[in-house]
Amino acid sequence: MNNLMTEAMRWFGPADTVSLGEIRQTGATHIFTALHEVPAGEAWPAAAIAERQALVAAAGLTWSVVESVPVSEAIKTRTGDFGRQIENFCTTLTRLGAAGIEVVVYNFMPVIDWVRTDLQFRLADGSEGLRYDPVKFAAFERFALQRTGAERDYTAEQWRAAEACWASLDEAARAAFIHQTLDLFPGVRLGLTLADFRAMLARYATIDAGRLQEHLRLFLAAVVPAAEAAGVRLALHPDDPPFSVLGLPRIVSTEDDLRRVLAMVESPANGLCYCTGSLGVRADNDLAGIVRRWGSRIHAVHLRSVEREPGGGFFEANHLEGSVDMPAVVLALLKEQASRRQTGRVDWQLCLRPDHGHRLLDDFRRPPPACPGYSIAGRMRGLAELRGLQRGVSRSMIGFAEPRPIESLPEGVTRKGGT
Ligand code: DNO
Repeated sequence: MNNLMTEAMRWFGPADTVSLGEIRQTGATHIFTALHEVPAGEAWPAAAIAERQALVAAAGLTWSVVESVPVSEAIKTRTGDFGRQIENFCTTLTRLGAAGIEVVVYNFMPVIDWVRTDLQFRLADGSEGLRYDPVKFAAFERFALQRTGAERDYTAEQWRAAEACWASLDEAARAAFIHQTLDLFPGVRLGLTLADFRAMLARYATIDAGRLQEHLRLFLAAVVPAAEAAGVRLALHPDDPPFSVLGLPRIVSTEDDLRRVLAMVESPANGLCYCTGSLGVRADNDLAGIVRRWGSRIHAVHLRSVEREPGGGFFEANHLEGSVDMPAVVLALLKEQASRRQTGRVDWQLCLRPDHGHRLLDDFRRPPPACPGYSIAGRMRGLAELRGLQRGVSRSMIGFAEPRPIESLPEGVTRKGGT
């Protein structure tokens, strides 16, 4: 055991275009993955968990974090057979705990998980990253989805600019944009049409933020005891981006939200996935302060930066650039880990992964990644930079200038005061 956080990569399972062998060569030792083939709401079979775990182990890696066990729409809206689905979630936790996998990431974002408008945003160095442009999203809402009342969620300027933005896209570009918004992101890769999507949104017509918070509280009240019994720690992923989209309530965007969620069930098993790329979109989120105040409840770490743009948009910057002060974040995390160990939790070990990466170098010659943002060369750059950062920060916490005992002095040199 050393003072460093363990270093991991996300892997999307056997269908991922990046292999476990390749991940091993990035220097990662741990894996975040999930049984993506099991539909949301169903229990994960113990045999399938064991099989996936063995596959990861055979590559010399350890599956230490589940990302994610999805929370079904039935559970979030408390409709249909949500009770049975919550029981299934508990069963999955029990089985994961029995397999020795102790951290489970999940999210409580309604309908859609994360949202971007550009998947191939060209950066100055020729690499490509992901971007969110509120004007382009307004164009989608106004001209494709035609959501009633959407104009209330944008400034008059954004709403106006949306018209020019839509006009600048040809038919193919519009179709591609609609497809990527409905169908490409995790949680919504279901072959949805605009009509399906509208129906999914309609289920939230009577669910405001307060009601969704209550649904989360009831969910936690049911699953945290199961997690405790299984020796599993839950890690709630923040909203990405951390504000309301599509008129939907989003309840995990600010530090106040985190405080509220953690107080819903006071247990170490009710914890957080600390994602700097999500929380960092808001300038009013004090990232290092969140670690200092809530570190004991952080169980999984996603490190990524964003560059906040004037006008409310952002793009994903290199991991050590952009608006996120990554050295301050890493220092806060390493201090948190060290202080926990001093208070007796010698087993305390945070696990980080670089979240997303640019498409660069060989990424352009490879098949597209399993999910936008999950190219191998770009993430390897991110991991390599974060590894260097955490080693440097950790070493400076201990001190570089450790006195070395002088065993013998060069010929002719005498110790001061010696004979
Ligand atoms: C995006 C990811 C999210 C995350 C889920 C966790 O790259 O960070 O999709 O996995 O929100 O449930």
